[in-house]
Amino acid sequence: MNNMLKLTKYLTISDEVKTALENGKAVVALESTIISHGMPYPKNVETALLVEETVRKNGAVPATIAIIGGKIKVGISAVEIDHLGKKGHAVTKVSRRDIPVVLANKEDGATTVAATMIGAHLAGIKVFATGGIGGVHRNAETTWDVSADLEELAQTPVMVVCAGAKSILDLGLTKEYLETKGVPVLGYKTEILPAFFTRNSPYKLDKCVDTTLELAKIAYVGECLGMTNGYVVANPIDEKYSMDEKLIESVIVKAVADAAERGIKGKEITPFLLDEIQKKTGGESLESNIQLVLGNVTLGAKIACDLESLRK
Ligand code: PSU
Ligand code: MN
Repeated sequence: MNNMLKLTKYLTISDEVKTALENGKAVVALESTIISHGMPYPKNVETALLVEETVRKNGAVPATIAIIGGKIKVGISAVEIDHLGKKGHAVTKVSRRDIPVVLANKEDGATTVAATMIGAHLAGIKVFATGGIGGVHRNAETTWDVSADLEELAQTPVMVVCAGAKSILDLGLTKEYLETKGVPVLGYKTEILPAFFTRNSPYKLDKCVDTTLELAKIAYVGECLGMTNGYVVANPIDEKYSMDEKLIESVIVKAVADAAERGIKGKEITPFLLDEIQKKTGGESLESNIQLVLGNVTLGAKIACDLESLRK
């Protein structure tokens, strides 16, 4: 069997996404862990659908990626989004290492940033927008907990638009790690690494980029040179929705301590911390989360459109 046939055994691209890719239309990849593990039902489903609509409004085709019945699907349906949202934590959270296992067992899976990058790359999609990326955890010097998202960014040429990383992580170490791995961290209209719920952190970025065309050009140069690394575009949350730094910090410190006390680790820790923050800050953090994702996908769609114009 040739390699293309082997690939299509485990990878399905929706007709809409396939047509867009064949015709040089902008496509934005979207992840599914944020649906099953990142937000409560039914807000997760409503948000995923609104996110797709927002990508369309900004001139690109959305490609939500997940594993359904033992296939990586690039461009899932509204029914599949609802299924992943309703099943929530019962859906396996799939990062790079989990992909072959879940596919071999013909299961469903919600793809993390790392796994979504892999799906996007296999399909030929260059731009991916989400909320926040995984990173180096606080206390990683003893736990060794570094998200596989960072290794993926080191080896898969996809531009990931996010609102920085939540300060459940050690942002300073996360930034150092990305630097070591050759991943540019580009601030969109900012010189400071944003911390998801807040616009600021103590960490200065190497590069502030003011236009989507400039961001697209950076991805395009990498493409021309055959560079294999990914990119992080850090897009700060809109002032209107940003949260109180001290409040968030105190909630995070408590959640990290609770996780340690309860022995929660490995792939469970990120969803646990996200849940705790949501429980302790109520609707406010959920609303901020939704708004920052909408901001990121709007930016991602514009970058994808500019990238297509550069390729022509
Ligand atoms: N951070 C968030 N929201 C999320 C995640 C991270 O603010 O939903 C999800 C993403 O899917 C990310 C994953 O790729 O958690 C990272 O998990 P881990 O730390 O286990 O690699
Ligand atoms: Mn981890």
